[in-house]
Amino acid sequence: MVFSEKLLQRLKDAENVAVLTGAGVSAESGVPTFRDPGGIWEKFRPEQLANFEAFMNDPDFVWSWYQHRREIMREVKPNKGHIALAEMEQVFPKFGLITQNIDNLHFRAGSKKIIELHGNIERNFCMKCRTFYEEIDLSEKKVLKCEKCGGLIRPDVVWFGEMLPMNELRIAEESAANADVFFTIGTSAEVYPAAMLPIIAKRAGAYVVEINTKPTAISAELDEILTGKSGEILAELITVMKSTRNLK
Ligand code: BV8
Ligand code: ZN
Repeated sequence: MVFSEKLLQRLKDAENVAVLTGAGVSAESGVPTFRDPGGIWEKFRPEQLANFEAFMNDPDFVWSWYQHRREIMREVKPNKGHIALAEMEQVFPKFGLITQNIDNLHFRAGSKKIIELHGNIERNFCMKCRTFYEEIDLSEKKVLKCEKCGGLIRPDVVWFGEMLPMNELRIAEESAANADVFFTIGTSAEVYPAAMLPIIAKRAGAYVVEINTKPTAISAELDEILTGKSGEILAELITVMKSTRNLK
């Protein structure tokens, strides 16, 4: 892939780089995305599953869907895109990895500075006493009750209509506002407030680059569109980044 002279120059001079990832980054690991054909939502709509009412309405149904997704996450592994993003932390003095994904693959790829906007499917908590439960038996298809207080245990993810974790959102907005170069990778940019981050970066003067297999809701606003699979593009990009900054 040919990267523009402008991007190469920006990457050479950049002090601060930020990245927003979505489900497309995990697609090459075999994790279904949300809105692509065959994606998770194709069978269900968000309002049916990823929201509080749906869970209270039928806890076992929603819980079993998360158990099914955990099974997928346990079978897959980070792809070369996740690995390139983990390496990117060492290339720039300031680097922020902001993810909408709950699949834990950035952590497993070795990224250290991860801002999880929508939570993490590997974490669960009791809705009554907020005791956290990390080790979940995947064979439990029925919703679990808290050992301490009998409350319902839910995944530690942000459902539609729920607020994002304030601290993570604040850090993400600051990271976007201070970035010299901002990458939005593998996200349809349809879910808010995460989809605002590339726009915040753009308005603050960052060079904003989109990596996606197809155009998104915000492509027209951005500086550079790299069309293709994020794993492949990121594997090339990290090599270019290192050479423009004379790193091995
Ligand atoms: C909130 C966790 C308010 C759970 C998720 C109307 C207008 C604006 C906003 C709204 C509105 N109506 C409602 C809202 C708010 C709503 C929202 O944005 N809805 C959208 C759908 C319109 N947002 C919320 O509810 C948020 N909360 O607003 O609270 C509030 C305020 C005060 C007080 C109380 C409340 C909460 C949003 C978080 C929801 N949780 N997930 C779970 O996962 O089970 S969202 C879910 O979508 C995932 O987190 C996912 O990451 C996220 C975004 O999807 P993407 O990651 O972009 O995935 P998608 O499939 O869409 O796209 C994949 C992309 O990858 C595609 O572009 C594809 O082309 C590309 N691709 C595929 N393969 C590859 C690839 N690219 C590169 N390489 C490849 N190989
Ligand atoms: Zn409890």
